[in-house]
Amino acid sequence: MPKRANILMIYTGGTIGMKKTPKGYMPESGYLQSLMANQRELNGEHLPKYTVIELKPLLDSSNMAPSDWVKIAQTVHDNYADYDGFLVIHGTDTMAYSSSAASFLLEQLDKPVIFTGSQIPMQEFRNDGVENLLATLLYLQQYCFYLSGVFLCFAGKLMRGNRVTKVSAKTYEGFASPNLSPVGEAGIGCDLGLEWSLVSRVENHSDELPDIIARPVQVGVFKLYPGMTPAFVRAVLAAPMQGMVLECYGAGNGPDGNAEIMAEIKAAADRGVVLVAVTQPQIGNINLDLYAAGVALRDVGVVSGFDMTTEAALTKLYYLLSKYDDIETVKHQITVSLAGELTR
Ligand code: ASN
Repeated sequence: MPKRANILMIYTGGTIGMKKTPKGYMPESGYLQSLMANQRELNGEHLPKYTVIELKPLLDSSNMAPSDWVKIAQTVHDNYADYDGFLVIHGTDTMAYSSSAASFLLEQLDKPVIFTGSQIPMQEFRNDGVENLLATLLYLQQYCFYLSGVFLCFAGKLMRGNRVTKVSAKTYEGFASPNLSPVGEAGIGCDLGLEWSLVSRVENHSDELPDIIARPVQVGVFKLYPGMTPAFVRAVLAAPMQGMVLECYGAGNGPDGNAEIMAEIKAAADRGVVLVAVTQPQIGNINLDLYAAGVALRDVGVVSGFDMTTEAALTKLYYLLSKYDDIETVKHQITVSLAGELTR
């Protein structure tokens, strides 16, 4: 019998533990724990030992802010020595942002942190909460002594936390990992599969996590669209903005034929705003050398985000700008994989 793992469950809110109220579904303190206690599948020797703590207030994840990402990471940090792994129960709406942020805030993590949640509340029939919690707990039991980093487990798939994006508000397969295959898949057998080549441990891992540094910074996302005006671009990039994810077309292209728009982008880059290009299609890698429309963006100071998701690029900007004062360091670090978030 393998050693039984000791897991900390950090409950942040989300549909999984919500109750129906006259105002719509809302999380309620203690409710998820009472539902879990009555689920045969979620109790027994086949699972790790687990302790549940609630973050206050429990949130619909639409209300999550960067300070909540820090709170989640700090909770892992504060309890790091006492547990073998961590399970973060989270709403699906912004889970990909939180799991991406956690992967950076806990960059040197040498234990696994797995996020999960559900599309249907656990109080309802045909809910996916029991299944998602069960798969996550089983992954932690089977691999927590060998696995490190932040992951998201949903509909049987284990994916890197900074590679995921929410793709469905309608089906059980709520998340995809468009530019990196899932690292594991729970089939019908007892053993849960894991693709070891995709979960290589980070080099700078640590038994003791360094303090979490997070100062509030101003970052945003801006999707390029046909018809955008120079005034719009100026307003979006205006001070006090420090960093912006530009969701570009295709391989990283923009309207290079519009001199006024290009001048606004250049002015922002010259002021020190860090501009990171990601691609609007979910699948693909930025290449600012391919088209004249991409070279022009590179020439005015836009940095390639390679195949990062918008969620990873935004939270990485947040992390780097709150950690470093030097803009050139931030720009360089954007292009380097810190926690498996990009492939060049
Ligand atoms: N609105 C919910 C949340 O993100 C959606 C969910 O969890 N399925 O908290």
